[in-house]
Amino acid sequence: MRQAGRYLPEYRKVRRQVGGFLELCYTPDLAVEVTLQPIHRYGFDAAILFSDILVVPDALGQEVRFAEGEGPKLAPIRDVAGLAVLREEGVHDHLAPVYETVRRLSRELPPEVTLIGFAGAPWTVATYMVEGGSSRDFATTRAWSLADPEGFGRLIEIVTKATAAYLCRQVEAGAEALQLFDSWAGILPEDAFERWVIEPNSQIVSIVKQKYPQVPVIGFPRGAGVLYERYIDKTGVNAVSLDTTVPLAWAAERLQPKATLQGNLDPQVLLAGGEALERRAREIVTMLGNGPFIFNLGHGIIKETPPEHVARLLEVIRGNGRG
Ligand code: 1CP
Repeated sequence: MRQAGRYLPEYRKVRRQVGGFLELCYTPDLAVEVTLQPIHRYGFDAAILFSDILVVPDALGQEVRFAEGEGPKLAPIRDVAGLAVLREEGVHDHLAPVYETVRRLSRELPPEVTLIGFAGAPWTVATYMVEGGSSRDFATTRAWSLADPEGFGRLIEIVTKATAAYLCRQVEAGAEALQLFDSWAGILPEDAFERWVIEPNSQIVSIVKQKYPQVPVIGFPRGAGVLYERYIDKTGVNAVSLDTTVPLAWAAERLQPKATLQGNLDPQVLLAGGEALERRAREIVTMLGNGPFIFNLGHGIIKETPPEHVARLLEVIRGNGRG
């Protein structure tokens, strides 16, 4: 999940030095600095590359901007004809600064800190491309995918191909593990989940694994519920990141024998802090700590989170917390 960002004063300071958010993602000096900030402050075991899932549509030629305080805005692609704006050739030149950031990070990070590269999964990225930004109900994306599955499938195919190549390049630049964020997987019914989540995630995992079988891939089909199990069985990911709603006992019994689990502290609980935070953090470690497990949040950190709550959380899960 997000490590850097607006909850850290040192991030806000760097953020003020650039015009747009994408400029921060494409300026290796600053992207390296921002990636390292939470590592220096807290000593996490892994660092996640500072970038965004929407650099892929940007690199494909869609207009993407981050309006201050409003989130991402894209020039929406609503039908097959709209795909004409996408250009697959120049993608990696456009993303070269991200690869440079990864290269520098792999040199600068201590060897014991794992560098995680990432991308958005095709369904989630496509929702932003079609809706033109964040959405409540994804009505346009769902309508297109139902009315013209082949045409919408073409968009998914373009994003799948670009994303797989993007992740391979991150590995070549020094990423040691990869995470695929399918943040809106959970809104899809079973058949659509198979087609728009499981299929493209499987394709990406298989392309990456063909070239780099040793690189672990973490999937995050947020909101998948019981379909987490099928997602593990069919995609070939090594690990899944659990969202905040996944019951721990079920995950330990059904998922952990098949995959490493990551998660799933509720960011609201981290924001609240105090006893509730300590209790829940211990509960997660007790329930999932007997198998392969990476402690993490169940979704991105909330920007009002006091940085001291993160420090306290680390004390608790590393066993230095009282009680
Ligand atoms: O400074 C700012 O105002 C920008 C806030 C911000 C940050 C810090 C955005 C805008 N993106 C990021 C970085 C980011 N995004 C990282 C880098 C790691 C780190 O911060 O340490 C990662 C992994 C992401 C992933 C991401 N971006 C996802 C998937 C994970 C999730 O949260 O579900 C998604 C959906 C996005 C899209 C996005 N980027 C930014 C915003 C405001 C949004 C939209 C969120 C929404 O639709 O609710």
